[in-house]
Amino acid sequence: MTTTDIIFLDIPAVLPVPFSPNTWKVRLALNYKKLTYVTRWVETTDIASVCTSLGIPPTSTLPDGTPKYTLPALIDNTTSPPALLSDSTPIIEYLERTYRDPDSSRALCVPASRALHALFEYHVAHSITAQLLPVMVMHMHDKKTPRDRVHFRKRTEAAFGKKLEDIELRGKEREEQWKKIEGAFDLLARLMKAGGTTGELFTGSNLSLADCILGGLLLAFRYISPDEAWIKVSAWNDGKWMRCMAVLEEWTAVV
Ligand SMILES: N[C@@H](CCC(=O)N[C@@H](CS)C(=O)NCC(=O)O)C(=O)O
Repeated sequence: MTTTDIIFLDIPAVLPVPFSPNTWKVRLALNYKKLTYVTRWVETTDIASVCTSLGIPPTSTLPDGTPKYTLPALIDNTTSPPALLSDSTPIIEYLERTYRDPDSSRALCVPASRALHALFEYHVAHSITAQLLPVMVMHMHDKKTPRDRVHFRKRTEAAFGKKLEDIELRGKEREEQWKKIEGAFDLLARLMKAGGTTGELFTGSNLSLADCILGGLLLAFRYISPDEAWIKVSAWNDGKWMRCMAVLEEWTAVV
């Protein structure tokens, strides 16, 4: 395999590392599987035009009926025709099918776990990810490239009908929102403990799709909001999420 066989499309930040939870989720999987790949950096502003020109499919439909393009996306040139993929979970399932580890205990997502993983993903999306904007919106804005900041402000303000600064909660309301998010992490920590999982990951010492989903989110906290979100999350559940991050570190190279 040469370095251009797998092209991974990710979103740049003003940091030396990316900060999207969804792209981190796939990057963790690529690194865990020790696949050789190159990153093509695409600003959010350009996702639709770049994906359209490359033939990468949209991941959903916008309210006005037009296709919505998102990253991560991946091009695998080792097949003929090349595989053109979008949507983080289907990308990871593709990598798992195509680059199967001979050691079955290292599987990220066996087909039989698909429904359980979908349920896990649904829970995380609703109880954590959907709760983040009111406490992260300005941190997110500030970590974007100057061009993407303009794009993000325009779209988010149009969707919410208010200024970004007014979406951000303050004072008591902000603390209540963080309490809600903490409750969702408490539940995960409690279930992991009750399940008797040894180590910090969901299924032991090997990575699973659930770890990629949660790990992407933890990395996003760490890079988007190191002074607030990451400080809070690392203190929750007796430091469980900081220890989890220390384990994930092995698969966080950005190439
Ligand atoms: N279902 C998609 C969602 C990906 C997604 O929402 N990506 C965001 C970045 S975290 C994105 O590309 N947004 C582009 C936009 O909103 O225009 C996945 O899991 O890959």
